[in-house]
Amino acid sequence: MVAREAAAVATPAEARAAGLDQEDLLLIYRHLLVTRGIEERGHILYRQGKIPGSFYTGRGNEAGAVGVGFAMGLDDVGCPIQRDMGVHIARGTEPWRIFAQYLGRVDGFARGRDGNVHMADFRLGLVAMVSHLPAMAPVAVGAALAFRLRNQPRVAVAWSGDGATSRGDWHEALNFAGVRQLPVVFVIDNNGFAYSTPNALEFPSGRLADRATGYGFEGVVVDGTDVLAVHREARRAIEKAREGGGPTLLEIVTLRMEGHAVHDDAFYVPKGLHEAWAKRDPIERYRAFLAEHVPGFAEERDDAIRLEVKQLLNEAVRRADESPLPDPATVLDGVYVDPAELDAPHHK
Ligand SMILES: Cc1ncc(C[n+]2csc(CCOP(=O)(O)OP(=O)(O)O)c2C)c(N)n1
Repeated sequence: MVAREAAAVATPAEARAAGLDQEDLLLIYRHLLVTRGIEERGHILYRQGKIPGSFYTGRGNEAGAVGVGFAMGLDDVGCPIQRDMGVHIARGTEPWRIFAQYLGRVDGFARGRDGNVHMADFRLGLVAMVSHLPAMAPVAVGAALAFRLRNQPRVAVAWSGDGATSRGDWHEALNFAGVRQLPVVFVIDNNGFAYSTPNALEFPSGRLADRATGYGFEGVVVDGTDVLAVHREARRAIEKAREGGGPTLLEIVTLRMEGHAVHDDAFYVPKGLHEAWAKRDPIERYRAFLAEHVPGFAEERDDAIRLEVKQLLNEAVRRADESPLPDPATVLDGVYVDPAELDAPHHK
């Protein structure tokens, strides 16, 4: 292996060295619970026939997503994918709007017009994904190039799955970013499977992070069940990019604890693997860390945070359900631009 393998974060002192105080540690826990809670409730709404289309979850990937999202700066930009609900939560997305998106309502990010997974709150520096994977990697590189040209101290973060790294556009994105040493961090959520294809049939190199060397920058492998290690490595990579140190490739080794989407029972996953993953649940791991290191957590804080999250999500579902479906008469709104509104020089 050429890539660096990140060490675990085992103590609050190590977390502090990565910039996290005790309140941050508890906030990260809350983000993990909100992330999982939203997807669990979404799954129920789907089974009730209330969510049109399909439904994707990132169960097992919460620490990978929250860890990176929490490390981003306010003005940074990210292009998360279908496993990264935690990025939306860590950046402050309002849960009720996510439920409105799931339910196809006007208060969803796509205003009830697009697949429920194509979502992001643009005001929070997030760009919604399209289904073509990893089409957002070149978009993030474009954002990084713009930051460079404008001399802005901002960083772009591009997510993709392991399967998506076999596509040409992923390699083109890394090559261009490496040539120009752009302020971009590439994150791979390596959950072991591209739909039903296991890693061993996807790529011949030992680790995907090793590929970074070929593009002239560093690759790091991180245990995606360790939210604090993910955060520390993401923060390092992001700040390095901000200071002109160029891109980093973070391979987050994570778990896909459910099928590709809710229609998939994942029959192809080897027997016993789901049970083994359940024992490595990233949220349980973090809960054990907090119980050991944060005074009063196991006795009262844990219950209080869980109750607060439950109430928040109850209220979020209720509020989303009040949001109307889009008026069919407006279906063409936002599809075609009015030429009079165009002010780009090449349109004049
Ligand atoms: C260009 C393209 N080809 C095929 C698909 C269909 N597709 C959707 S998800 C998926 C598997 C992606 O696997 P991976 O990148 O590992 O991400 P994961 O779903 O495991 O998070 C495929 C093949 C697609 N969305 N885009």
